[in-house]
Amino acid sequence: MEIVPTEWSRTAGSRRTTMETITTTYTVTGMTCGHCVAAVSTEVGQVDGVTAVEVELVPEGTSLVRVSGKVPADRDAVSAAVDEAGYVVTGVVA
Ligand SMILES: [Cu+2]
Repeated sequence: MEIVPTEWSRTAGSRRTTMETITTTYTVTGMTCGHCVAAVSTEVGQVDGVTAVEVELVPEGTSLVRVSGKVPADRDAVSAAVDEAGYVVTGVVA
């Protein structure tokens, strides 16, 4: 797994998983429990174009947040949503 700072990777890291869904995996720090997962899922789920949010929780470490939609979600909007929930996007997985 390679982690790339978000500001360097506007196009890297998004992958088309089906004909209709594009998933981008973000690395997020600060999440510790199911409440964190719920908060992030709720906030990111409200970003324009996002159809699914899947969180792989790594308590006290770097969690993975997979954001899916028919088009790639705006990365600044996803980062802002994660920030709103109280956590920090550190990069995307390329
Ligand atoms: Cu929590």
